[in-house]
Amino acid sequence: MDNAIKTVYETVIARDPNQPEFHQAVEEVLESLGPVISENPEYMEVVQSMVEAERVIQFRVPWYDDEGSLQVNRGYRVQFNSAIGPYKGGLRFHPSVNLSILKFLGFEQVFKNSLTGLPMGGGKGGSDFNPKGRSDSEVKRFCQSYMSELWRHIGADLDVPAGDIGVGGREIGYMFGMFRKLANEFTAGVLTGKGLSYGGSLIRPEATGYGLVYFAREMLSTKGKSFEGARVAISGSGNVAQFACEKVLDLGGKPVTMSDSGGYIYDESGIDREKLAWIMDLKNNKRGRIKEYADHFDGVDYTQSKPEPNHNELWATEVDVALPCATQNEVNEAEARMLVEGGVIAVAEGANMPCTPEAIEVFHENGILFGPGKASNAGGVATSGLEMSQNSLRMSWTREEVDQKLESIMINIHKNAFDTAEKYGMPGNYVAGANIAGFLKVAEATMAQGVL
Ligand code: NDP
Ligand code: 2IT
Repeated sequence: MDNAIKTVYETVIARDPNQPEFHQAVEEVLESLGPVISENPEYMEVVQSMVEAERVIQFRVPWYDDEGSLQVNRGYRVQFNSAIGPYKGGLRFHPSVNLSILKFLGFEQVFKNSLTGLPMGGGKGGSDFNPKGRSDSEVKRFCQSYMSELWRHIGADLDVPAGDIGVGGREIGYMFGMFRKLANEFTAGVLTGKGLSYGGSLIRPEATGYGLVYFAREMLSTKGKSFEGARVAISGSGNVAQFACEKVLDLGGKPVTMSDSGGYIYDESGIDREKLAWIMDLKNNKRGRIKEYADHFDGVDYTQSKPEPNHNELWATEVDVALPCATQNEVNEAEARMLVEGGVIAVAEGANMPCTPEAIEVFHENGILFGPGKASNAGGVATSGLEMSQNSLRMSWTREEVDQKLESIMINIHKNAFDTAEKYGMPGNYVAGANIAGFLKVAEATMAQGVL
């Protein structure tokens, strides 16, 4: 790392020593920026300012459970950067949520949103609320209480939240209802990921997973390869994993694994459309566990997660393509080596930061195609941007129109990351390419506006 950049990194650590995920995300970006700063030393001011969030909001979220007992959670919204558009990014409801995780996600979102080419700044929010095992009424009361504070901090031209882990169509619906009541106006563009009957966009539920596979297809094609006949390991079984699986099937690939925090299933014969529909019903309606797949279908292995795993055996599966779609740091160095030994040729991140820096190094050293999340999973927020456009136009586009726009955005992001890496002397390094390309647009806008 260049000395001036290193000083910025050290300041970040000294200021918030207990935020390891945030440090990790910042370090990965700063490591890429050396050649840009040599070329444009004035951009050092942008680097200095952009590691500090513009605003962080933290609040109390009280609600009553079904037994009538008071529960108190902590709510947050990190408004990271609005140089190129309103803050935009998801809300995560998971017991692990804290400021380190939300700041890493908000920071990543700034570059990701810039890469989409759409006018969106970066933000992230959520709560340490654990939706697991909670009734529908409890989830509704929680969402309403959360929005009873958040509503005063968001707006269609200010900050536009959406879903992330633990926040899907149901939760967005409850939060939109509360916003509408408190604001006393129907502002569709204040949240994305809405239902179709009240301003949602076709393809938004599918977008992150579909976009991920479009991106991975582009990476494979640089080596003359494709998804046709490829064995694919997918982790997670939520929104991103489900639609990544669907698009892999569309392109002729064979998904063989899926997981949740309890463990993973390995289906040698492949997760076909019928089995995927069963998983979607299990996860989205019954809210069950992936283990039930192994109980229901023949010839499927289920491996339970270990309490403190050094490695998750899912990544020892012999596959051509790996799509980690669960959570941060789910692929470490040992797991990356298992994937390489199993013959993987491409890894694309569906989740945010699922691969540790050491894992990424293993992929790069072994010539594995590696797509970083801020490029490869940008299809979700890109389609949120398309939902905002439709809301502003008071129109809705067809499924085909939105899917075509999503596909061309993913092709452009791939090309931009690929070409930028080459231009700055790091051919094939999509991490550097995505970080630099995402940074340049925000840097130009920040300088033009006087580094406020
Ligand atoms: P969901 O809540 O729909 O699904 C999350 C999945 O990941 C579940 O299978 C969950 O298992 C698993 N998971 C979550 N946390 C852990 C953990 N600590 N250990 C093991 N497994 C875990 O979320 P999404 O599919 O929306 O999000 C998945 C990833 O994709 C996240 O990193 C998110 O930030 C990222 N992402 C999401 C986008 C979107 O549009 N939704 C856009 C871009 C990125 P369990 O149910 O057991 O917890
Ligand atoms: O990480 C992400 O990009 C998301 N969770 C989607 C954000 C959005 O605003 O659609």
